[in-house]
Amino acid sequence: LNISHDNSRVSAVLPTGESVEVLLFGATIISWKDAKGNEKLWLSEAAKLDGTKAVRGGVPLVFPVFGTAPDHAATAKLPQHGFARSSRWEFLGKSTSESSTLSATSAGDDSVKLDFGLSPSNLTEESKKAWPYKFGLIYSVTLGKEGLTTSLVVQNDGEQAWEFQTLMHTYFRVKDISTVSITGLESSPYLDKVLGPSSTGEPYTSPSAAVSLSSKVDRVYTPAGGPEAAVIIKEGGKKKFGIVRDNMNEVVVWNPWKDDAQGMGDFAPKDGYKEMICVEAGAVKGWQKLEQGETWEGGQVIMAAN
Ligand code: TA6
Repeated sequence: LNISHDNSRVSAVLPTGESVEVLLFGATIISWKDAKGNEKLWLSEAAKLDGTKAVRGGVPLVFPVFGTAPDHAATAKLPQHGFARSSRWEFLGKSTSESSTLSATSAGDDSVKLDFGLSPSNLTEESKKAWPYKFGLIYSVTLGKEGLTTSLVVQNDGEQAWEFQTLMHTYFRVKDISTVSITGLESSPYLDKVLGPSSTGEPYTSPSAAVSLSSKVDRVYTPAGGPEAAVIIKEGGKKKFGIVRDNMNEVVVWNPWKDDAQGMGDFAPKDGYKEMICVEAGAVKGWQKLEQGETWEGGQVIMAAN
């Protein structure tokens, strides 16, 4: 196992070859590779990695608001998706887990956990003014042989209660979006940002078939099976990724498609929309409320099939 930590990023490699790289800016995972060196995440070739803009790709962290919430006074002044993904986090350290059986193949560490922290002391004056609450975030990225776990602890360190939304905006790398299907979202309520609200204002209900994409998709599902029911991303019918959630009831599916990809300055190559799909675990319907001193915890476990 080795951890390298220069002032901008932290990376870890397991003895078996899996690796992860995290930018301190936004605590954004920008690379996750399997033991054979296959990259599992999509990162735009034009992504800003210098802290001037949220990273286009990898796993940006959305907090304390998903999208923008103009009718929510406490977060109305925040930029889209909040400040967590564009703040400089602190690296709090790593911990490893030895394999229980010291056989020849699994000798050494079979997982490593990297911890990152954010509190008001890490925020710009502008962010503190826009959201003046005392909070503490601890974000853990755990790299294992089978997959990647990202979890977040949110603490209210002040006297005032406040509420938040959070989401892990994972950009999965795929070979060809036209062969992708997603299961685990069947017969579930969803909001559709492309279609807009239904005539009744109620959520739509998805069909009992897998989701496939042939144009821009931007939907917020509340999967009927609950967080423990895996959402599976398949390519050509073959399972590529499985996502299980903890304490996060929503799954956002987004692909900008051709026109929006064309319009995003930091989205490259322009036909890169064919090689990515965002399937995002979050608590983004309604608000999570924390009283003084209370904490919230949530996360996702992503399994990657080779
Ligand atoms: O992934 C869902 C979404 O809210 C989309 O509506 C789209 O805006 C995307 O996030 C990217 O947002 P960003 O602020 O990173 O350009």
